[in-house]
Amino acid sequence: DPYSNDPNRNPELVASSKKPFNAEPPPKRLVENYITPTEYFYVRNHLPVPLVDLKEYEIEIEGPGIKSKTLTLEELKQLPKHTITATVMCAGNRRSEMSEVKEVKGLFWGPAAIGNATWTGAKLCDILNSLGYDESNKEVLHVQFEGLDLTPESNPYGGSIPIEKAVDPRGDVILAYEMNGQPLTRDHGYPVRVIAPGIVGARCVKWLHRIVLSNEESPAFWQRRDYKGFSPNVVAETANWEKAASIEELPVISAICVPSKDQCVPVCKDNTILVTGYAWSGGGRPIVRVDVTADGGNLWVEADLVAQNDARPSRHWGWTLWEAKVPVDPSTKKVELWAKAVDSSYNVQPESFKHIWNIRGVLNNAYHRVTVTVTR
Ligand code: MTE
Ligand code: MO
Repeated sequence: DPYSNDPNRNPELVASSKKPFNAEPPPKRLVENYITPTEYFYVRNHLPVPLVDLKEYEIEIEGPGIKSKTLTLEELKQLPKHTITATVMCAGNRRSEMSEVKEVKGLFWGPAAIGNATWTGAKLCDILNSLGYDESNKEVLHVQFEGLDLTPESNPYGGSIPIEKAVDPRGDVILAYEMNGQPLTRDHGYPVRVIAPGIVGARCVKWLHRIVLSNEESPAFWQRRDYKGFSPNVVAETANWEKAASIEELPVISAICVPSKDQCVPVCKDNTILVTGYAWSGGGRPIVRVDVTADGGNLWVEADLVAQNDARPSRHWGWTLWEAKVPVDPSTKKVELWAKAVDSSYNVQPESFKHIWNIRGVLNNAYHRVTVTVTR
């Protein structure tokens, strides 16, 4: 069993697949702290978790116009240390809702394939600059990453990001060796992973083994044949994978975490119910507003943004937690709550899944809708 060396996990995580291990916390855990505790951070593994021997661990770096280098963990730790707060989200977060429109291919994620942590490591731009990377080198368009986890055919997990993001000192791409102030856990990439903040989780390669500068995106399956969006009528037979853009920066999203689906909720004396959740956008765009309704949008209540950090727009990598007291009709028992977020570019979530449906069930950012029973 290639999975026999996988680590132990928090039994509270709800698994959508055990081998490979994929699991998310109960949504209420996400709104208890601004920083998601590591034991409640979702896990998305495509392959068995590699066993890493620190004595042999190295990161190979190569590409046109730079000195090749094998970097040890000790060398990485000697570079200037940089800590960021960043949300990491799987492109499949909330897929189960899209699959209600029509079946999609992929794991059945609820709204908690997302987490917000602090990440500490060395900046990728510092490393590439020290190896002689020069902007005038037009051969370099992408930075490819490979992990130590292998497919049965011995192909490593991989992904890439555009060179502009990688070398932008304000892009904050780091090779992280700590999560929430502790060494990375095995599930989250021990000893080193990429954190490309504002970009889809799939490019934040764990168990990092190799970095290659190239004129092409990563050749890995997950870059070329997965993690791409398509028009709603495109089916497996008609999908043009070469033409479709790879998902990099993620769009604006939000979710209601408390109450959760089908829960019984007590109504306050003033005929309101308390609703809390998260909102986030890719590309470093902060959340500027979250709107919540309990009556199909006749009355939208503006949520209080209760936890957000003070990072500057364009470098706002962390999520926003919000809460709203939403009026409910005194005569109704079942209420459908909706939430939608707005980011600093005034991007807003689409109203329904119908017109954003896609074969892979990615980019599931329609209004979040949760039906609850109210009790008085
Ligand atoms: N890196 C490697 N080496 N192997 C993987 O399977 N999964 C990716 C990414 N990095 C993956 C990986 C995906 S799809 C996501 S969403 C994030 O890691 C999940 O990170 P987490 O498990 O720390 O939450
Ligand atoms: Mo993912």
